Amino acid sequence: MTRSVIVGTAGHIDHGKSALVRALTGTDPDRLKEEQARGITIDLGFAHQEIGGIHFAFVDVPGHERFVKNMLAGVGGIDLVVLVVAADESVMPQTREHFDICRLLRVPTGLVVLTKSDLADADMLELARLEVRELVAGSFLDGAPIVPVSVRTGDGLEALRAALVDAGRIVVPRAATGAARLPIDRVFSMKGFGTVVTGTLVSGHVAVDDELAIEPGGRRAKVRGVQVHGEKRREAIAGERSAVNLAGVEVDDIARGEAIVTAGAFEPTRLADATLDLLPGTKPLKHGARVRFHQGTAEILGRVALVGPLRGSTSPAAAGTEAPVVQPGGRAFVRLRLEAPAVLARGDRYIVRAYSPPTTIAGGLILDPKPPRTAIRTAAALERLTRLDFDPSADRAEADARAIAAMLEEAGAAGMSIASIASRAGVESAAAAARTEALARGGQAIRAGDTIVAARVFSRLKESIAAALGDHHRAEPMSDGMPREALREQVFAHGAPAIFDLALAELAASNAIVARDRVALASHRLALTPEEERARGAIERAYRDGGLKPPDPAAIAAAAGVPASVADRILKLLQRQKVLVKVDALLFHDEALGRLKADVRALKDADGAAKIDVATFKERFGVTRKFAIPLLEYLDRERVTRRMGETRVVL
Ligand SMILES: Nc1nc2c(ncn2[C@@H]2O[C@H](COP(=O)(O)OP(=O)(O)OP(=O)(O)O)[C@@H](O)[C@H]2O)c(=O)[nH]1
Ligand SMILES: [Mg+2]
Repeated sequence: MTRSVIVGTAGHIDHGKSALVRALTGTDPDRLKEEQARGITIDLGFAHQEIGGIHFAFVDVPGHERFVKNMLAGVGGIDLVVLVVAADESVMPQTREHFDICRLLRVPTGLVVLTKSDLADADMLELARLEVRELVAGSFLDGAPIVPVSVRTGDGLEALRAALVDAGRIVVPRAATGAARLPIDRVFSMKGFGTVVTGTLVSGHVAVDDELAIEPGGRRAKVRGVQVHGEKRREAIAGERSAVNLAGVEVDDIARGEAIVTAGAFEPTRLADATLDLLPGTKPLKHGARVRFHQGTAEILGRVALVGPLRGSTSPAAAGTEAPVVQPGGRAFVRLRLEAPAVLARGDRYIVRAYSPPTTIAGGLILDPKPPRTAIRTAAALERLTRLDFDPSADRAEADARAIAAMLEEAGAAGMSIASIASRAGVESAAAAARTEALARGGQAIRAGDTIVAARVFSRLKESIAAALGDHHRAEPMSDGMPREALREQVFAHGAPAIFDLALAELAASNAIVARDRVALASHRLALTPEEERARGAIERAYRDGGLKPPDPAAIAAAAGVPASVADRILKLLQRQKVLVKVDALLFHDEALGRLKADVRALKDADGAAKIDVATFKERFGVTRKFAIPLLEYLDRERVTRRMGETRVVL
């Protein structure tokens, strides 16, 4: 398949961006009437052309300072930037601003075109070249080709095509695996088709018949058709500019800034922790400043709260200082508080513009799209973000494992699922599972079912189980343990039950506890007082002697001279120990019931197909109706007999 590269233009107004796209593709990207009338670009324009075996999709942006927000909606998914500088005007304010944006967004590669070369003499060209070199020195465009071009004469166009192909060859394809995510840059209705959205698919793939979600908002839509470069396709893959025909949504219900995504893969958020690079030449950025946040194709108002300086940063934005600020050129960890939800993933780049006047002032990297709502102006918060920080261009495995470990610790007893780790850590589920597996092997995480918790949470849980049981045994020496559920409520109320069960299983395996319906320390011995011991003996004897017609509990207690409260505790203990068994409201000694079952079964051996009715039962076992009925029903439940009308068959 032909490889696909998305090229964005950038540069000052009227420097010839649209004319250049038209010269390369034959398509005028200025499609609006107003654009054609005024001769300027207002909104994004699109065109595509195969050059040298590579499919180039062009996103043409407006240069006007008032339309930088539209430029930002287009620049998000580009692989390569063509920075356009008119040779006769050289570097101008939006040349710088667009270039800053590309740098902050880490556009991977690009080249510079000196347009209108026919209007500049050799000296002017040389001057423009020098100013461009100065602008891009030390950046991703340092050393990139600077190609003079005239669309009027056609000079330089061949050299530009060759430079584009060279640059396009080294573009690294995006991961087509993982969750689909397409930030929407255009929505329109097509006769006979309905709603169509366009955008750059930044990850995953989108195929006909897929059920996707439109976020924020979680609306569902079905993919009716897909087009890439004007051609019908079965699916679009990451890195392709795509037009997606959606069923189930009206044009008015979708807007630029929203995204179509794999349902459930992204949780829209109003809070995100991030790094922030403040551009040199801006004003210092104050804690709590109101800004315009741009990510994908969205622009959202919000505030920037400063957590603290990045390690190695010269910016004195230390936590706890009087009036925290980031100095121009400085870097900081920040918490972004957005006024509307955004679709964000760890690893996303974003841009911040001042609220007013709206100029680009900063950009950064999302570290955590779902941070806990904890205090941020603390050393612990700074430490946490230092652990979450990473270099997305380097191998992420180690940084992701570190971040997942930090997230698991924060998740505490609730733990996280592989799916939530994947979405919060910004990795595919296979990678999330692999990282988690590695943490488990390294003793940092514990997995039970689909829940993963930090190893520290798990060992603390085991400690608190032991401590709670110790307390329980001290407070109630006669109790033979805590009911499982009561124990869980006490030590792990908000925790995942699977993790609790695993902790009990491990403690039991190491012989620290005995866990059945009730959980006890293995070392626990029932400690009865001599009086209780005597009462226990008397009560048990009374039930054993009573057989199938024991006296009622009050009479037993009175006969044995045991106070009612003690008798009550002893009766409960004997039931837990299964010495006494409750049958409806009556208590019997386990031995008496065992004998009864054997006797009834024996009837069958005696005369083959044995039947027994209430009257014979009463007579045979010498009991009144009060005992006979519950006992017969007990035998039914125990599958010793089966009721057939008025009689019972021995099974
Ligand atoms: N002589 C000459 N004129 C050019 C050249 N390229 C563009 N122009 C003219 O410059 C003007 C602006 O060109 P556009 O392509 O609209 O500029 P732009 O950068 O897209 O402008 P915005 O999108 O509004 O920022 C038009 O009148 C073009 O005809 C060139 O190489 N030579
Ligand atoms: Mg234009």
